[in-house]
Amino acid sequence: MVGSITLAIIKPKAVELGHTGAIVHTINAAGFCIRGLKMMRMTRELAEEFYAVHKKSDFFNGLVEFMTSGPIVVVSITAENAVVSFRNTIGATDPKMAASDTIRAKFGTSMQMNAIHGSDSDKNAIRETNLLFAPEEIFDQKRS
Ligand code: IDP
Ligand code: MG
Repeated sequence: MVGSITLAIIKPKAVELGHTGAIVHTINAAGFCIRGLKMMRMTRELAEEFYAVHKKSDFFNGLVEFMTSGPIVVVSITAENAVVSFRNTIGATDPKMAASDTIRAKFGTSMQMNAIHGSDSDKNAIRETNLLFAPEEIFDQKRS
């Protein structure tokens, strides 16, 4: 593995709108290596655990509803300084506030449906990756 890891989730609305390919392309084009990728649907239990830090927020129930409403694409990625670098690539939480060349600005449709998730710390990147991927679904490769 080169550098550190982070976890991306292409959220249900972006998958439904057909943006999966463009977003995966953007991830690669921005210099990240993909070490795991799959389509899945979160159960309520998994979504509640994934977003446990937001349990007391007024947007928590809506967020869990939304994240379980359809298939998502989860991507485990690696890069130098992966967490910070990927947060810069996705942009601010609110797509309207995100810089114009970011994934959320291009593909997000609302604060809730902001196209993509990115881990906010190395610790959470590991926790989230372990929640969504089994060890045999991860493929670390040497860069050629
Ligand atoms: P982040 O995804 O940029 O780290 P967080 O504050 O961790 O933002 O919130 C997690 C997710 O919850 C956001 O990506 C978004 O989908 C949703 N969310 C955050 N704030 C709001 C809000 O005020 N209204 C509706 N949904 C929200
Ligand atoms: Mg967050």
